[in-house]
Amino acid sequence: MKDILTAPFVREMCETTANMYRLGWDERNGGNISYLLHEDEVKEYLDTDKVLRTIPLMGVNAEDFDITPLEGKYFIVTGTGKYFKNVEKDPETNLGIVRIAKGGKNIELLWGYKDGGRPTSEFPAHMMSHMARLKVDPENRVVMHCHPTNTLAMNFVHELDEKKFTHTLWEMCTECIVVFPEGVGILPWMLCGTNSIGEATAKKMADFRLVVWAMHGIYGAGKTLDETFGLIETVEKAAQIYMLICNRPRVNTIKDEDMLKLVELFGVKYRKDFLDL
Ligand code: 2HA
Ligand code: ZN
Repeated sequence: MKDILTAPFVREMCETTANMYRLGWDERNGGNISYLLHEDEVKEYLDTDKVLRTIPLMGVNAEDFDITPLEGKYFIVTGTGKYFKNVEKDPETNLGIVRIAKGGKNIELLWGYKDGGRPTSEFPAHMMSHMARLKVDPENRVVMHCHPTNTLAMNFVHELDEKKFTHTLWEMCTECIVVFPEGVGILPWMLCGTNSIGEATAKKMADFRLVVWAMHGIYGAGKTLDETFGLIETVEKAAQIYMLICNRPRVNTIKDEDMLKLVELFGVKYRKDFLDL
């Protein structure tokens, strides 16, 4: 059996959380990541018959929720209350590898949460989002949540209308419309950590890989940690430019006709109704 601390998925989780912390997106215990692992890759590092603890979903959150469609699936997940700042120096305490138990009501811990911890408080939103994304993209493996500074700042000064918000982001950097052509979904302020926000997020995830939680943060989904990180990074860059210019007279802009040229050149399917042509 190979050393789990050398597993690419553990290394990548360490590198990604460190980057996110460095960028100021994950203060204190802010943010969480879940990453779907293939059984074969887990088996190279862990005896999957050896369950360290069985954790009821009810214990993760106050309410029960059903994740039967994810039965038998493996995830590496950041721990509740844990700081992204600390993942790299102690992955075994701050991360866990879990399997969704038969019946979809419990999770089986195979590695990590060494101090008796559990998965993120946003586990419902993560698992529901995985289910929603897998329906539209069977290759989706990552769900990522964080509190990027400028994206949040923009929530306070920009209308929270999906078309208008997306359009503004697309206008801020030439490549935005190519990186997230489907746009950005938006939820109003809601209580976090609950099944309701999980259900609402998952509903948006049917159409978007990016969902803004108003005045809280953002959710991203993708095939890899890099892709998902890159999506959030691009939104955050656009939001940063918006926050730098929003109080100044606009002299130039990227026109809708220009964005159309981009999507045609790159051959991407985009939200036509989010442009005014
Ligand atoms: O886990 O970011 O939304 C801390 C959070 C909750
Ligand atoms: Zn949060």
